[in-house]
Amino acid sequence: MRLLQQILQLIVVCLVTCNAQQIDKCAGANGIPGTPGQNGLPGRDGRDGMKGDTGLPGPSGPPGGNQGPAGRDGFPGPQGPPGATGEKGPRGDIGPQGKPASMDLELQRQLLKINHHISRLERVLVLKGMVMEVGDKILATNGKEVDYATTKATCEAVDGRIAAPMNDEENNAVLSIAKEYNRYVYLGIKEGPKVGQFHYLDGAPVNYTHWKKYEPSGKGLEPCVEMFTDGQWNDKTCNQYRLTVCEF
Ligand SMILES: [Ca+2]
Repeated sequence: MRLLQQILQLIVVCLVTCNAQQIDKCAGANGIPGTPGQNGLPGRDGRDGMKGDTGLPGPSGPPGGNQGPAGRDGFPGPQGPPGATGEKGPRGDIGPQGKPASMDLELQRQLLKINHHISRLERVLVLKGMVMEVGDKILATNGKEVDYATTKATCEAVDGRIAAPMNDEENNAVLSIAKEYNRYVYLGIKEGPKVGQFHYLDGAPVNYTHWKKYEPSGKGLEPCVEMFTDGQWNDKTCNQYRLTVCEF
């Protein structure tokens, strides 16, 4: 049956071919495909591929081998503690001379500003009763009662002096503090070197006094001076406890 179909297909092909080419003879049937040829020679090598990832570290070498090269530096460590203070260096050269203060407008402006600021602070302290202004002096007390030596040291520690009235106005100012605290006050006046001679703590002789009647009476045994709560003075031993009043 299959053979019959093949013969019929050949006849149809022959008729179509003859009519189309107007030739006398029909062409033969297609031949049987030949056997496959032999394999050709191997092709050329392709181009290099991309670089692969780094491989794992290899195994350790045998003991006794040569040491490898030093590795790269690690990350910086944390900051250490500060070192000890070094010795003080030599004094530097003196800088160039500046303008006179009177010609330095910026300096003048700063001074005015500072003066204004200090003035306001003084008024605040006066308002709060912490200081008292009298003439060019400022009086202040810490409210403590101590002996003469401690009073002197307390005032000097803050660049002041024990209050030493030099006129009635200053005496009344110290008196107002003595009355407010109702305490006697040591003054910045001492006896010496001669008995009965009194001087300020810088050695200058007193030019103003306000002794109570019959004072000074110590005759060298009462070298300090105190103010009573009526403003009058009395020579006194230096180991009493009196209200600290300093002047600046
Ligand atoms: Ca006395």
